[in-house]
Amino acid sequence: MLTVYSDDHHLHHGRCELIDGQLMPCFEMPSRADHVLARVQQQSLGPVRKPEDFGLEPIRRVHDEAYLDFFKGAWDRWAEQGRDGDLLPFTWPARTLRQVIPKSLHGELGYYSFDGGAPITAGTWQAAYSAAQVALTAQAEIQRGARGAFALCRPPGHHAASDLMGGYCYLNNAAIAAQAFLDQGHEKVAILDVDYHHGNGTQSIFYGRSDVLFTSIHGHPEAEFPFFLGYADELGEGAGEGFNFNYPLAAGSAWEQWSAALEQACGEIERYAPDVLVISLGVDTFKDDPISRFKLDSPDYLRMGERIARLGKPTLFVMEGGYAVEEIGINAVNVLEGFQYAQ
Ligand code: SP5
Ligand code: ZN
Repeated sequence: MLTVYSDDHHLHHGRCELIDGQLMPCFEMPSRADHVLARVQQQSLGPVRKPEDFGLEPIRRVHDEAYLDFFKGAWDRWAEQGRDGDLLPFTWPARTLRQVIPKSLHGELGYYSFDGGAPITAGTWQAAYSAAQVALTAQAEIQRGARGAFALCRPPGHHAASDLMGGYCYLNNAAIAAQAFLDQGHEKVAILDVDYHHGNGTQSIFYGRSDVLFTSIHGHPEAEFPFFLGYADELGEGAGEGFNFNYPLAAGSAWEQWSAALEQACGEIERYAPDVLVISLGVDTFKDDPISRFKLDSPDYLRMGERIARLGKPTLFVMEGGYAVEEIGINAVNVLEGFQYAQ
């Protein structure tokens, strides 16, 4: 299977995040993607190619124009103020406050973000833009008839909504690829999000639509980030009612509980009968992940790939989270190998 990868992800390297009351080095770091690439090569998964440049248009199909303008220009505004640390928001338009777009950099940043976990650095726009092109290039490979393709995206995307960054995410790579499938003639795309965290951005982008089925297995938002979306009673709205399925699981869940949820998600995907499948591939479900609390072990990821293969659909894998850096390559590539070598 083809892997699409861009070195541009190195341009994004946040310094620190606030976690457990302490400023810690960012868990979402460049070595994550380096380890996945090394494992792809070590296992001879298939060719590795750089992305083509499809421009901004396919990104605009998912993201708000003013959001993109803001994100693209934010670092230069920050630098003009003489700053060289990470640009991070600190005030958000929560309940009782107005949803206005202020004029100052920090006002706008609060408006266009939902947490303080997505630092903007000098190279963040370029890295995120290239990650979207990585997803689009792998999408094009499926469009040309491939059975599977791997978009080794970094930074990840599934927490990013149309006009919101957060949760280490800026541009929603999986949603951009799903929309590209539709724009290139497909009628139904299913997304299966297996990252430990609910894909709130992806859900929100497609919540009112029936041309994208969104399914997600994740840590219960009563207890886990992103807390404010990802509950089982979120089933879609309007034309999208019945096209959104969340499977929140308790902390400590292992393959037994996780795979039972996967069976349910696969059942919905089979009923939907999509033309193509997009997997938001986070491996922060791993037992030793430093910020997550599921108990999947490395061989479980082979089973995950095999089950996804049994859906029998052309499948685009898009890299999301996973912070046990030493094992992220083994676990992500196990999913791809389980898929690739399944009958
Ligand atoms: C793409 C992705 O996986 N984003 C995840 C963003 C999570 N950010 C908040 C993490 C809070 C973790 N708190 C648990 C600390 C354990 N010591
Ligand atoms: Zn995650």
